[in-house]
Amino acid sequence: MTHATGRKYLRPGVLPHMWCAGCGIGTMLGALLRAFEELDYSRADTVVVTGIGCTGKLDDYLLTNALHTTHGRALAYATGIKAFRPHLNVVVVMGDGDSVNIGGNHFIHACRRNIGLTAIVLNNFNFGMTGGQASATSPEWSFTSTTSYGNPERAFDICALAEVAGANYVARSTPGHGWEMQGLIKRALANRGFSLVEVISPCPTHFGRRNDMPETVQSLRWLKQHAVPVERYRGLAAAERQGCFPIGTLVERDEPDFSTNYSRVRARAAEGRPA
Ligand SMILES: Cc1ncc(C[n+]2csc(CCOP(=O)(O)OP(=O)(O)O)c2C)c(N)n1
Repeated sequence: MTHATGRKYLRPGVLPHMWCAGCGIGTMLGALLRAFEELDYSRADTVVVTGIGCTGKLDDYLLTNALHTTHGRALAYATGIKAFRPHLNVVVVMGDGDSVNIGGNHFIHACRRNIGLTAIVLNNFNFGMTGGQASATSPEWSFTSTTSYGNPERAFDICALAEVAGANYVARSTPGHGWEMQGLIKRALANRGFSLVEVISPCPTHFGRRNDMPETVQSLRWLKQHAVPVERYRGLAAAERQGCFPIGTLVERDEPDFSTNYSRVRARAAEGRPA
């Protein structure tokens, strides 16, 4: 990130950040702020809403408007902000626990409503801050602090969930693809409906050390080996897709967003003509 970007959006004196070596949250923060800069977002018109957890600490670093909310409820707060101040750029940054475990219901309905929020989900495959417990995105048979003999449950595909629930824009990236991530976040911010960017970044402290990736370099190597650009992924046979995941823009649509539809409701109400 350039000094100018840092000066514009980062609170003075906050670096070095608190996240563990090998964690992708810092890379994601850098990509987010560079995307803000490229879109010339003002601090006054930008609101970053977070939940609870390591990822939820991100708002501590920002000079934009920021709201640190309760676990699993960041999307509910952000929905309120966007519904009543539609001109604001509202970004919601959550962990996998925040977004699709405790916050799963809010997530589905934010997608369904297609409200113009940009959600960035840092999927580190576990509840990081509380000690690496299994979450709904821990891969099947992976080891976590609560699944010492392997996780017997299947994992959510967050992007597939967002797609079927109605999100306008869905993308996936990793900290091993920082520049691409910045471009995807920019496209997500530019979309008028609900946008999701999932960042797959195995928690080095809890997940990595239990799953043969104790060092940053191993985690990055794993990401490089398993993340496949979506154009290439679509051409792979089912057997070749095993263990891999597509990255890039997975869904891009221009369905009407909540604020556009709600402005019609307001116009009808002003004219006094209920259905
Ligand atoms: C309602 C509620 N339940 C549980 C907690 C305890 N808690 C704090 S952080 C956390 C884990 C967060 O995991 P995730 O959202 O995946 O974020 P990460 O720390 O992995 O970035 C939990 C369960 C809480 N603060 N509030």
